[in-house]
Amino acid sequence: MTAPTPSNPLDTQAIQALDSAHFIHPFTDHADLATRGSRVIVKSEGIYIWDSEGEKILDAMSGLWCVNAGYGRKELAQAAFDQMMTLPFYNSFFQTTNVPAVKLAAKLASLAPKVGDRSFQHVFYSSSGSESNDSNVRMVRRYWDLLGQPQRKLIISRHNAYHGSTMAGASLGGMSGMHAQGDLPIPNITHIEQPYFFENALPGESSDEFGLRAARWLEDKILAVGPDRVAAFIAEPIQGAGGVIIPPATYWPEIQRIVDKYGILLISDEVICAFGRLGHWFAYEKFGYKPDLVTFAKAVTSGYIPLGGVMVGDRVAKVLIEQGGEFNHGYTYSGHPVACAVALANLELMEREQLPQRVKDDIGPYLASCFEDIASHPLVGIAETCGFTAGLVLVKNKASRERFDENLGVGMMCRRHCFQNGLIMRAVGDRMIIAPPLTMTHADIDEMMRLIRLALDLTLQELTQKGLI
Ligand code: PXG
Repeated sequence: MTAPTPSNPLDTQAIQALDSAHFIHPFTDHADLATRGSRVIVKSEGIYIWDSEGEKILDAMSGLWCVNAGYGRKELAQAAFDQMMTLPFYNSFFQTTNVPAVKLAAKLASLAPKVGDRSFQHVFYSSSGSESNDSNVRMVRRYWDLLGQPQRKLIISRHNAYHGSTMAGASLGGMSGMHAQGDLPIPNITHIEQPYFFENALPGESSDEFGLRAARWLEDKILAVGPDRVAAFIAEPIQGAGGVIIPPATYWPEIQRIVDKYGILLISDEVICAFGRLGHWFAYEKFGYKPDLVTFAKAVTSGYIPLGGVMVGDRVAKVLIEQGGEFNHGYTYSGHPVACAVALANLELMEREQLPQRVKDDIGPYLASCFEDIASHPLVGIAETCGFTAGLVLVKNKASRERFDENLGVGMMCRRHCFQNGLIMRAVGDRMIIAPPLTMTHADIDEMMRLIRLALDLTLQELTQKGLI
């Protein structure tokens, strides 16, 4: 589709009317949207998307943390086309398999680094991050049942974590708004506080001290509920949807010590963090911990087609395979040949262009230096990056770090200024976050930073005019 021009108009209002009449969007106030009308996204290339009015927008969120390889990659479309013409679908339930699913599983196993005595030789497929976390719950419970410890049912997660939107995914997640609407969490899931230094550190506490204290909330919880009841701990390496919450350096090593001490399984939910986002194929390598299960989705295909799954570490795979018999769990689309073919093409592309390495050595450090500069902006309380994702907090008073009243919706105000000036940036409360495509050049990053600064200036101007600062 070509971008709409005055000679090639797209009837935005007609599409908006149909949208509002028929399409219930995820995480959206439908009545509110009907009054405003959706922004209709029609086209993409590189790091840009275009709307139906012809506006060009720099997508600093990679779709929704997915499009790591950037838009318009012909190899991925070609891989889908070729596979659809060869074998568009066949199931893998009844002792059948397909070539792309097999090749992808082997590829993923080769990309997942061995840490200590843990290696990953097996993959379980789904079509999304949420489904993958449901599969994790099933596998964890089956594992402990097979080991004769069926009382180990409890999975510990964290407040403000995001693990998906299915019943189990939303329960594992720590979003209170989601729990409130769904009678969640389901039984045997409990939460500890997140390691958010900016918000939860004590006065005078160092980042390292806070990291240890935050990790020990896990041990406190294990002891409170009884260690023999605990099956697993699940966490994102850094919390994405929660606002790019980057734990202190001491956090993960201490978590590892605790899960080892009590023998509980560790699930690393890398739906956002894997495939180059943090400068590695898998993020557990960056932080040096040893998960038993690793959730993936999104960027495994750069978002071009839905695919998710779980890297199943040897500890769990051995028990499930050698003692388990039939595992009564799976999805129609587990190992979908087209999705797997696109994933293979995507991983090959990322390897060829060394995208994880670029993040680690080049564009990640460059983004970090740009965020050091933006930290001096009068509205910014803290600005931090990890690999090729970043967050900054909007504050009322830079010196005292006083926050805005959350009812003011300052993050949404800033997001509006971003949108109006051709930039997609996410607001999580008053934390503004980005996760751009890993294909960005330094010039692209400069342009993104110019737009971020403009949005901050306009937000400051609006707050000043309204007497809110
Ligand atoms: N785990 C993590 C860590 C995620 O970030 C999921 C699981 C669920 O994946 P699916 O494919 O089922 O959506 C996610 C998804 C946001 C946002 O606003 C983030 C996600 C989804 C929707 C919105 O940042 N992450």
